[in-house]
Amino acid sequence: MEKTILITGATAGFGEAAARKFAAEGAVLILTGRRADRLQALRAELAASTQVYTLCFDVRHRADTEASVASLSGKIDRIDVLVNNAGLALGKSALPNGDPEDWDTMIDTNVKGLLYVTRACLPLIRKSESGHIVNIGSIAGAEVYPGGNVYCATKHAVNALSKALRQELLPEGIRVSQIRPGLADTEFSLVRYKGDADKAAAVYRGFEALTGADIADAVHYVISTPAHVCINDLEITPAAQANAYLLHKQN
Ligand code: NDP
Ligand code: 8X3
Repeated sequence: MEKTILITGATAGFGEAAARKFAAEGAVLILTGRRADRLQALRAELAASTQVYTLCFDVRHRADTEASVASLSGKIDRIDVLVNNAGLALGKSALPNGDPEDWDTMIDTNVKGLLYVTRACLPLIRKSESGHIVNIGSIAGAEVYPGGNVYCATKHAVNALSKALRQELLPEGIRVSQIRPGLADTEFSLVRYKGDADKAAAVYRGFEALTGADIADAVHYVISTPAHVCINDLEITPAAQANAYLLHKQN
């Protein structure tokens, strides 16, 4: 694969799995996240297969995001694929009991972060002959469930922004796709439950959840279609999950 691919949130879960998959194919990678130690370790591991750049920044901070992407100048002349993956849920309380700081973090990361990264990367995406933006939404971007409130709202926003970008970038030939996973066993629930490993593990007990590799496969498919094809929206759940609130557990 000859592509240059920037993946946000490559220090865990979907982003890390996608980095591994694309490195094996020889794509030039720009991997981002806040945890510098994980970025360094991943770069050390993947550099044997391909060229890897790492950018350590918080997508909530616009100036840092812009400066980090600008630091690619002289090293990278284009971005073929931007995978807007960084994101999180915090808490699962009904709205009246929710923590406004958690709301701010989710909105700032999942919505504003995606906007900041996209805006900062667009000049480099425009230099590609086959620019493609892949936003990682969620089944929570089309449905809501009790306790999902603000997280679901942020993923509804990702859905809206994906559609808006597809319309607005159409004349430039830049494709915009959205992948909307259901339950996937990553660090997502550990983050949502603020380090409570028992609570996080319980989410995935009694059925076979999606894995990071499953979503990496989906990203790979979406960006490997011929240039005249755009996968607009791809919803993927475990076979045991019908929608955001119907899950068939064995115990
Ligand atoms: P993980 O927690 O395993 O990974 C999340 C990644 O996002 C990490 O690399 C983390 O890096 C990064 N990240 C979080 N906040 C920030 C920030 N402020 N700035 C920069 N990077 C950040 O979760 P997943 O891989 O499961 O989640 C990836 C995406 O998929 C998210 O958008 C999530 O909402 C979505 N999703 C997840 C599903 C699931 O069931 N797992 C289902 C549907 C969608 P670091 O902490 O180093 O900054
Ligand atoms: C993550 C999946 O169902 O926890 O987006 O919202 S869910």
